[in-house]
Amino acid sequence: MKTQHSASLFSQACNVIPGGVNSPVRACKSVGCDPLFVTKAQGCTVTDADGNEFIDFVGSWGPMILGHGHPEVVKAIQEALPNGTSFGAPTALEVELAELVCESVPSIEKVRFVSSGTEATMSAVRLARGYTGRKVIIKFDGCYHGHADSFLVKAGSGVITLGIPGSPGVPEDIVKNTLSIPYNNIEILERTLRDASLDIACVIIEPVAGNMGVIVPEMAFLRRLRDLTAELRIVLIFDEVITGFRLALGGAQERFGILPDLTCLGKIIGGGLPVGAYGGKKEIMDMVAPDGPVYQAGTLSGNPLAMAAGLAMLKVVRQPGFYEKLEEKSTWFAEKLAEIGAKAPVSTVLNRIGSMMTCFFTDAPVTDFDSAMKADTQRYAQHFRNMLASGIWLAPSQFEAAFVSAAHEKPHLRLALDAAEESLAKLAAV
Ligand code: KE4
Repeated sequence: MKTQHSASLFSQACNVIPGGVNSPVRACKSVGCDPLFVTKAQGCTVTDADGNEFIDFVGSWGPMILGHGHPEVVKAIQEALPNGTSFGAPTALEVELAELVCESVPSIEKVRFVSSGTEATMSAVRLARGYTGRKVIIKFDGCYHGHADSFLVKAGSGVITLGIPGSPGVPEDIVKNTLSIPYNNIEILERTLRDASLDIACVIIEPVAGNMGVIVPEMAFLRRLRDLTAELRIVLIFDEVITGFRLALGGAQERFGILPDLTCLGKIIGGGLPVGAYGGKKEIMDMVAPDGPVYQAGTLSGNPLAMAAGLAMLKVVRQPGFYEKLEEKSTWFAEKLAEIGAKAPVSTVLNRIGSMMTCFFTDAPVTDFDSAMKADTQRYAQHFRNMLASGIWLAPSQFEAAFVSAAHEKPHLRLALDAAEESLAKLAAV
């Protein structure tokens, strides 16, 4: 495969951008190769700077549930563009999208738009602290909520001691109020939330984990989390930046029938343009400035082009049968993938819900951070490179999700299945 243009772009990029990329995972460090630079994408395929075409299972890390360049999204942006790109003033577009979000997501009565998932989660946590007057936030090992300081704690620190910084530059006194505990562990959850010495404002969770690879919570765990936070009047925040409008129109909370107090959204609601959002009960959301005292602001929040793209995308996913069709296609694909895995000479475990999935190179169930960390990342890296050579673009990390979009048709999925079968056979030979 020719990669000269990507290679020269990468060396140019490294002179002026840290790591040559604008988000670390794109550097492909954990899969032992240099990043390919994309020039265009259409439907379920992306094309790189050397003209190589790939069937895309990254989907820009989740937003591209319709596939790339969906005509309705493109048209909406083209129609909005001549009116201007940003006003710093309210527009009808953001009201329409806010109404659609409130209609679609069961627990959201009011919503505030921001420009990224990180902004959404950091704002939701600030709001929960402002609303409760308490300080401590509980998160779960392996869940990622963006790069705000208070989320960057070492996994497992909460069970042993208070938060330990997970990155240089994050002061201890910021993360001492963050505890990270194991996902899917009811006993530790109960003990932590009932610890009277903790001044807990909120619990934030990915209702399906997507950042340690895909891990579906045990329903008893998620139900217990909801019941305990309700009993103890702790704000429950669902980080649905990935699962929102992915697992159902109303996200994981609709699919599981478990409603949080606040929800964070991103990715899909921007139609590929920068949008995040946080929303929930009116009583809590009315604490947000300018109505309430909890401050949050953003120059490009509610950007008209992004609102137009998000509106177009949501109008398509709201069409009858959209999720049923995506579910049928994804189920067929995952079942075939599991059959291939079962016959393969290397051990793999496939975790999947809806159109998001992860193939772990391991031989035991993956139910939390510790079991996910047992995966063979070197084997995954080799698999990634095998698949790329076969024209299949997977996430360049074992600990991410693969996404099926509405643009993936059976022939594309069959090509991916054939490539996977070939790769797994090759892996056994090394
Ligand atoms: P952004 O700030 O990247 O828009 O969103 C942060 C975020 C919040 N919550 C969840 C559950 C998320 O998955 C994310 C971001 N996801 C990663 C990949 N899983 C984005 C990819 C990247 O960092 O480049």
